[in-house]
Amino acid sequence: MKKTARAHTNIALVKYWGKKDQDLIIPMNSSLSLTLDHFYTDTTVEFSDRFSADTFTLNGQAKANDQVSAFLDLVRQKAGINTYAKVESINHVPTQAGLASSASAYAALALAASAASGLTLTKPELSRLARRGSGSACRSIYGGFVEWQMGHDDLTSYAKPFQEEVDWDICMLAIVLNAKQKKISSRGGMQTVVKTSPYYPAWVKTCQADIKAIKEAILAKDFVKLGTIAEENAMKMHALNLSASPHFNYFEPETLVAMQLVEELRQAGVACYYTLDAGPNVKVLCLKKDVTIIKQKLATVFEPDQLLLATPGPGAHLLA
Ligand code: 2P0
Repeated sequence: MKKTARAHTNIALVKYWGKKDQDLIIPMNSSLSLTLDHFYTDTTVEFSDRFSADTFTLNGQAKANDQVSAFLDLVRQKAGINTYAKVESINHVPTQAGLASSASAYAALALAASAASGLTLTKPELSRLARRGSGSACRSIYGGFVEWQMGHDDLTSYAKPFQEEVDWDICMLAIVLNAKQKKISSRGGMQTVVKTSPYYPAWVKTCQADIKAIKEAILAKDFVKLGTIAEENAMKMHALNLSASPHFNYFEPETLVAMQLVEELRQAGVACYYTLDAGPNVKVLCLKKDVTIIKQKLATVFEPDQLLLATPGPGAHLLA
């Protein structure tokens, strides 16, 4: 009744931003992501009669575990067991990097907990389970380019691999700007947007077109098209936040500096594009051959240890 799983984080190129069901985490639009090699979570789950409560440690420190316990309840219910669990997670995602650690966290927990409970889930079932922990986690079940098909209920909303083996040299350079806690949680922010942004219907409609176009770009290995769609999609998401009531944003002054540097590189002929999530850090999509020149440019403003490089990574898997 003890298993360890590893799951990598993912970065959405067409973003998930809004739910039609808060409890089941059914999104308003489909999304498409790239799983990354460098950033991952290892989680060990043990169910045992010896335990008198669920316990959870993150990087060796005991944590409040309401959300984790609620998630374990889902697993216990499916497996027909009622024993408590010990959950130990080690995060290899720099916590300050603004790289969604909830995605790798819940994907690893879903796999370790389901396996430790004796369940044998198919990948779609595992993706659906991970989704209940955190929406973006359903995509981290797979490696490479992954689509979360929104579906319309618990059975139909899960991720599917679009291109698991990425055989071109696409990569992502994360610029770590800020270690502060984010001002507005993803969960709260996206809900405010769904309720109040006058542009929300346009977001849902254009995301459908963005998914279709970015899949074509991936298949054609058309990096310029892929980067353009990803950057525009990210800016549309942030425009929703600016148009909500009350309005909010995730930008820091340095966010805009980083975006401008990427635009200057592009004007100089280097193909690179930015994307931003629910935080101030900027992630630069580029090709491996351009990493050196991009780093040189960014190093005029940022320190070398603020620049973290990642390439496509694998899906969630059991380690022991
Ligand atoms: C994404 N983000 O597609 C989007 C883009 C952030 C910006 O998914 O409420 O932690 O747990 O389902 O998955 C972050 O939100 O939110 C996220 P919940 P989650 O990656």
